[in-house]
Formats: sequence, C-alpha cells, structure tokens
Amino acid sequence: MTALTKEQVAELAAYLENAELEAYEVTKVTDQYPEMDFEDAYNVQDEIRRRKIERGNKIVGYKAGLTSRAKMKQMGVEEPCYGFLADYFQQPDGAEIDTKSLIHPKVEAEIAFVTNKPLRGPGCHVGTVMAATDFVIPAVEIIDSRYKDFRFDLVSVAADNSSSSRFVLGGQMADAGDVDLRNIGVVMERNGEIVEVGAGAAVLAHPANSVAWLANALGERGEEIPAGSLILTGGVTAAVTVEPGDSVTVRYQGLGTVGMRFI
Ligand code: OOG
Ligand code: MG
Repeated sequence: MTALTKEQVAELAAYLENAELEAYEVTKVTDQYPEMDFEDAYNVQDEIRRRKIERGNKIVGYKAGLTSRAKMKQMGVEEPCYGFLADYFQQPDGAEIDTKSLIHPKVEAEIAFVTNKPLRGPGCHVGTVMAATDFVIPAVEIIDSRYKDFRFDLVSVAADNSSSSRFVLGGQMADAGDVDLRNIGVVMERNGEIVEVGAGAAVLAHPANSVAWLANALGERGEEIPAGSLILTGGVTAAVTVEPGDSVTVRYQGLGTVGMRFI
C-alpha cells in the first residue's frame, strides 16, 4: 500500500535532496504526510537516487543502518533501514572533512563488505553473503540526518536515504573468512580520547547478517545487490557527534585504523 502520489514522491525527494546538497535542516516528512508508509519512503529514496544518476553521479553501493542495539536505542527505533551510496560520499582515509557542507555530522565505526557476485533475496543468509564477498574492509560512516535535531521515525529516515552523507574506507582489507567478524574489536577515539568500543557481533550477531538483511529487503522491491557493490553494515557502537577541529581515529582489530579530521 502507498499513500503518496507520484507528484508527492517527487516533491519530497526534491525537498530532502536540496536539504542535503545545501546543508540545511528540514522538518521530517511524516509531519507533512503522517499517512505515508515504508513503500512511500523507499519510493522517495529511489527518486533521490534517480536525481543523482541523472546529474551524473555513480552509485557505488549501499548502507544498512540501525543494525545494532546501540544504534536502535540511540535513535529510538526497533528495525534497520537502508540507503544507497553515491560516488561523491567517499572521502580518502585521513581526509579533512569540511563541516560547512554538512548539517550536524556524527561518526560511526563499521565493517564494510565488497561483493563479487550479485545477492538477491529472499532467502539470503550469512552463508550466501560470505560466498558472494570479495573482501571486507574497515569503514567510518559520517551520517548527517537532514531532520531537525537529528530526530526522526523509521519512515522519515528511510525517505532521507537513511542519513547517508560521507564515508571513509581503511587501507587494509581481508578475506571475510580470515577475520573473526563476530569477535573483531573496534575502538573509536575522538581527539585521542576513547569514546566508544564494540565488537562485530553487535551488528545483528554477525555483520554478514546485515548484508543478508539488505539483500532480502531489496528483494521485496524486486532489486538486488549487484556484484562489485560496497556495503556498509551499520554502526557497531552508538554514533558520536563531531565538531570542527575534531580528529577521529577508529582502530579495528587486525584491520588497521581509519581516521579523519573535521574542519
Ligand atoms: C540512521 C542511519 C544509521 C547506522 O550505521 O546505524 C546508520 C541514523 O541514525 O541517522 O547509518
Ligand atoms: Mg551507518
């Protein structure tokens, strides 16, 4: 079931994408359309993706979000969400990230997967995901909800491309089977002080479950995860707010560090 017309979907996509591109906050879409549902929300997200492709951006993969209890509790929701990743979201390891192009960024420590086979749900599980994985690589996602005070419900956040904004990949990848992805420890430091610690199992018991969830969710819309996709599996810990001047370093057990500075 959907509640929005095609015109309303297009209007909300422009509303949210303009807020992203020009870095200003807006009221959440369910305030305007309380009757809209998940299908409407993902239709809005698809329309934002279509606008970017039309403008010449490439889609490089997906992110799953709200996949750990720490994140669900922080945001007050009970289910994961997903979004797409565009080429310009990517920043190099050690980058200076300009906060003027963002609204109220937060950082998240994540495990990312790169696929070498398509994944199509329903029925994907840890095994199918591992068999379709080229390698895993550490990542920091910089999320930036377009909504006032970073507050939303699940329908609103799905429409807003699940707060996708920027991401940074580490330089050290590994075969997924060579890493104990459940026990892998992550330590996040801001300005040299430890602010969050966690382990891979925080993400749906195993980060590969997050990729399986994503493939199954996309399958419900008749879509798949193409081979060669980058997938961010979701913050292992709660997200941490950053301000201009902050340096962030995340240490991943056996996979090196990922860092950036906010200016
Ligand atoms: C939604 C996106 C959450 C994650 O890794 O859990 C997310 C949000 O909290 O703004 O990216
Ligand atoms: Mg994330």
